[in-house]
Amino acid sequence: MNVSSLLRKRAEELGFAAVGFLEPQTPPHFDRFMEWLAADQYGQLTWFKRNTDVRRDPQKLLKGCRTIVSLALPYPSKQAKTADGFTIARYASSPIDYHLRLKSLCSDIADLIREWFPQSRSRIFVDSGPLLEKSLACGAGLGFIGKNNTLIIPEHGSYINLAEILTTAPFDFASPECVENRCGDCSRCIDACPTGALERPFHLNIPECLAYLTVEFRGDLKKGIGAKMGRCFAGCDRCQEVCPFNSPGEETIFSLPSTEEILNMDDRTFSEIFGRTALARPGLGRLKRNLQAIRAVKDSQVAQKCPDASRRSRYSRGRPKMGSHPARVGCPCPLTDKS
Ligand code: B12
Ligand code: SF4
Ligand code: SF4
Repeated sequence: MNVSSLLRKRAEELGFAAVGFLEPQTPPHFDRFMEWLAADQYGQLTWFKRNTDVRRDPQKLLKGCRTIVSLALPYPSKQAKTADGFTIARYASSPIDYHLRLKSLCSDIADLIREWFPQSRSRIFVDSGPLLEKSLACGAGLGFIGKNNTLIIPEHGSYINLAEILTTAPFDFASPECVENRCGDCSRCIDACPTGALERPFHLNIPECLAYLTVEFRGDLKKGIGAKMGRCFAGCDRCQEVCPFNSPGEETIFSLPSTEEILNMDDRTFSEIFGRTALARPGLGRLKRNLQAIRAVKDSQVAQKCPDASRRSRYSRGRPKMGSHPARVGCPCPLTDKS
């Protein structure tokens, strides 16, 4: 068995769903990326404007780089849920942040590379460098980029995270073809996007995307956005849930404190419970903001449509905690949260 096959075997043992190799060349979608960048739709992620030369030429990240190993680690389709029925995106539902998990698994592989090629140097990236990770994965033969802008492994779907090992080790591999898109006539993701952030196939308007607004965006959310969020207060999986390449999600797990507990949580408790999860990225402040945005919409819907609106909105104002919504005292209105 050659070293490329041995690496694949080890990656499989570690739980990776796919692994591929490519030369450190310009990622196949680089020109598309530059077109997208020109549309100025990156919101507060202004770092997109920097390091385009590195995105074009990944060798700049590691002098003498000869191989890029692209790896995809699946995450469970189970969604974490609060006891009162609020959820977070699947990638954030694992007890360990995927950056930490992937870095540790990739270190294991990088150690092997060093054993095989003692003079070699390697660097691991998980969201941590100016790399077009999906495009590299596509170029390495792992899967294709769907109209929903995610990397889809045909046999596995898109519930995966990506990592790359850049190495000076000279792996022997046949350069793969970039995987052809297989969406066909389907446009379910575009139809399902609650905000219209997927403006057209393959084109994401970041400032409209709930995954951005709930996790990355600093500041006040615009009025009414809670209605688009539904019950998910961190990240968004809508354009993946409807994708036929993903199998229907497993049942949700009740692993989160109640929304009332989160809304009343202090930073120390949050960091004890969530410090090593992907929820540390938005942090407690943004999670509270997001929950409040959902609640504001629910309260205003109840106030507008409930037959006993005035009493209920007074009640709502006087009792600001999630768990004390009128539903808890037997409100018959279908708009109230009865979970
Ligand atoms: C910034 C960022 C975000 C931003 C912007 C998302 C985005 N689509 O760019 C926000 C915060 C919104 C976000 C959201 C999510 N993210 Co994110 N994100 C990133 C990050 C750091 C950079 C992505 C980037 O460079 N975007 C720039 C865009 C414009 O380039 P692009 O995505 O490569 O898209 C181009 C191609 O798709 C190309 N294209 C491809 N084929 C075709 C065909 C045609 C005809 C055309 C015209 C164009 C075209 O056109 C696009 C424009 O150039 C990456 C990590 C990394 N370094 O790559 C993770 C990453 C992409 N995110 C990831 C995840 C998991 C998510 C979420 C699923 C999380 C969630 N559930 O809430 C959502 C998915 C939202 C979505 N539908 O894309 C994973 C993706 C895994 C996967 N299966 O693809 C990554 C790779 C992180 C990781 N290491 O695992 N993310
Ligand atoms: S993550 Fe949500 S808001 Fe963003 S493009 Fe997908 S469905 Fe739309
Ligand atoms: S939902 Fe349909 S169009 Fe969207 S990524 Fe999946 S297959 Fe492609």
